[in-house]
Amino acid sequence: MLSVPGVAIDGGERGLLGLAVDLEFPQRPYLYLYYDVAAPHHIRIARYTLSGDLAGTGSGAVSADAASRYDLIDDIPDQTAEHNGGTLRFGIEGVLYASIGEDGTPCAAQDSTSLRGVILRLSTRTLPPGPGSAFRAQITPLDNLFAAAADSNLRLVAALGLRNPFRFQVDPHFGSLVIGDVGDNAREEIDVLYPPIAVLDAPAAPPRVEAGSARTSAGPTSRALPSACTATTAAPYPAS
Ligand SMILES: [Ca+2]
Repeated sequence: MLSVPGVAIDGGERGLLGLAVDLEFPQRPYLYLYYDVAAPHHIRIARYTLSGDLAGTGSGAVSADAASRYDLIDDIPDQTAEHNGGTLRFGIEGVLYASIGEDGTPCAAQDSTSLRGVILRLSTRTLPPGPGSAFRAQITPLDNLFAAAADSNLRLVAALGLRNPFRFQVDPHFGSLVIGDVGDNAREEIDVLYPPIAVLDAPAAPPRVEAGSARTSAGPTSRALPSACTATTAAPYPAS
């Protein structure tokens, strides 16, 4: 159906991690992919244009040319092979949600501008057809919580403070996101994000807190937290 060159498959949690079909398919014949790029390592969210039997009245065969790639975001950090998030799903309000891990860098989840440890909320409806790449303003929904922020990365953020929200699902009736945030050794965490937006974790709490309790393991020494983000407050989450 589609061969995507340059996908990183060199171990860890890298690879083709997520995909979504446009809500208005086949009128908008778009496939959205979330994957790690090999060289240099980073994460890309890109749109590809499908062609073929889009109406499904014949063989049903559809395909996409790699040359149709249109980049929504092509600079998400991927410095370590782990914690890459990787779910793409459309919300019932028509925006595209993407989950991004903290890239094995815990403090990054507290940096709202780093594109790590966040759920992004992206607009796709007004992007032009064909190949290309988007400016941040073209993919920023005007009703995002931080749409007026000075930082163009923060404008895309719907939730922050996450560790590795590897998978989430959208409630088809209420539109809420149920997010599985992968924990370390003792606990997993499930968060619920009510659209359009909310901040899940207070900046002082993550990523030392999982499921309302302090982490029981500091993790590998190489990922020890600097003193600036060693908060261990076991505060309950405001959203559930
Ligand atoms: Ca990574």
